[in-house]
Amino acid sequence: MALREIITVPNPLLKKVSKPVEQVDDELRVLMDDMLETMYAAPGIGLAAVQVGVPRRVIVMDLAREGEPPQPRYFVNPEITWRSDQLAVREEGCLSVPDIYDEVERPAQVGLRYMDYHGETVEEDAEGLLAVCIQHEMDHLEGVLFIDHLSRLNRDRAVAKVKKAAKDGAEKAA
Ligand code: K1U
Ligand code: ZN
Repeated sequence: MALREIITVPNPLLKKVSKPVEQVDDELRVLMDDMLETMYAAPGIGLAAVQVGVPRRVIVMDLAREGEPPQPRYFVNPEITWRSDQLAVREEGCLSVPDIYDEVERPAQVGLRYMDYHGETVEEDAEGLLAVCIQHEMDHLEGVLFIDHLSRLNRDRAVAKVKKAAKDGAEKAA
């Protein structure tokens, strides 16, 4: 397994629509293993392949609480099959928009269809943090970031803050 670099705003790749995966094979499993290791190291609870520069429809996630055994999850070519009318507001963060957190409103429950690590098709209903995280990650597959759900002012502020932090970091390292 290997750590991959997580790209951050304003990298234009984050605005790209990711392409479907044709087959779940060993090459894809290497990508998913690397993504999971990269997500744990960040640390984060979810990661889309495009965030490591690979615009394919692949997501990894682990929503285990502290002290619980790891619960790695893999979503290949995920689809949302239904959305609840009921909405829920929750604070979100993003490894591609470091150190910015804000509230986003989304459907509280969704239905999912995806392929797992072994290429098996799975259908399940999601609510709570799983529903939030999968919708956040599936937005990445469409080139949408959680800050795109915020007001223009808050989005521009967030991008400016990330750019400044990257500039300050580069100057410190030089
Ligand atoms: O960048 C990403 O897509 C990952 C993101 C997932 C996410 C978080 C919160 C709401 C929706 C989606 C993160 O993992 S941000 C980091 C984070 O939430 C976290 C980090 C360490 C411990 C617990 C949470
Ligand atoms: Zn994100």
